[in-house]
Amino acid sequence: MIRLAIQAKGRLNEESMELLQESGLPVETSKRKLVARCDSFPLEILYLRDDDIPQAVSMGVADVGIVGMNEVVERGFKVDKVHDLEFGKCKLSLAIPKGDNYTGVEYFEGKRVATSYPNILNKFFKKQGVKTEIHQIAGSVEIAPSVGLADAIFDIVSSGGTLISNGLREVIAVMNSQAVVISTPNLKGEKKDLLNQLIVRFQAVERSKGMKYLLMNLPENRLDEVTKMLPGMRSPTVLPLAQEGWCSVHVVVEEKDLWTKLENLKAVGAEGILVFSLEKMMP
Ligand code: PRT
Ligand code: ZN
Repeated sequence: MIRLAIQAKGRLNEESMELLQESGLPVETSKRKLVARCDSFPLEILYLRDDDIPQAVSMGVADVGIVGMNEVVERGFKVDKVHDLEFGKCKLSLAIPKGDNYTGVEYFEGKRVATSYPNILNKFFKKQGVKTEIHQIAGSVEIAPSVGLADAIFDIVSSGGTLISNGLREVIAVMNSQAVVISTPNLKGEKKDLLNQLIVRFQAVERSKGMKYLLMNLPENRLDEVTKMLPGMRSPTVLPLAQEGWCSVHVVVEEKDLWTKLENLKAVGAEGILVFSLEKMMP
């Protein structure tokens, strides 16, 4: 049995649940209990606030956790980072009132900076040799300058919309973050094996994202051109067709530029091109 801590509610909850679902690990979502079981795998889910996940995993209350790297770094508990996930991407940035003249990091000398991430910020300013007053506040950091609580802020930025609507502008991106899988240090035995199995499933789901499966009929003498155009996983699968001189080509391609690829395939004589969604990809 392995116990995985995920965010109970908030930005990472939905995508964590979706990842589990797509990995064949459905868990109860309706009655949000603290703990839920997965019927198809020896997995237990612990629903926590994201702030508490690094400590829970560090202490072994949960064996594994899905949480933002920002929380892992800020909390400083000893955990192993075992996998980067493809969601929860954001930056931790310093932002100042947009009308202020910004000359460089020395702008912050003697200033009051509001943040929910005092440890990361403290370390950053120390390294830069800049002395500031860090004000730790729990939420709505972005309004601190307009209400006179601080001169600047250090907070999570993703689209930048929150900064703009609060009359602020980003001046230094201090760290990038995304959701990560962490584990209790030196997990061993059955738990380590189960963790490895979870990661293989997560990777299979991630690999299939943004990929499409193409199937087409093609004159055999155009095969070389298509192989060059679409390298696929190793090389395309080619099957003979009943009609002489023709074959059926199957290949996995990246979804980006899909329309250009389809046009190019048509141009070299491909017919009856079918495009399928991919669910999982195991190497
Ligand atoms: O209740 P709990 O303590 O569990 O949740 P929380 O309120 O502390 O965290 P939550 O759900 O807001 O965020 C969880 C995690 O999502 C964060 O720790 C990050 O790792 C990640 N993440 C990714 C974000 C964002 N993007 C994000 N944009 N977390 C917060 N924001 C907020 C940010 O604080 C700011 O207010 O969104 C605003 C900025 O967004 P933009 O798009 O306007 O720039
Ligand atoms: Zn939180």
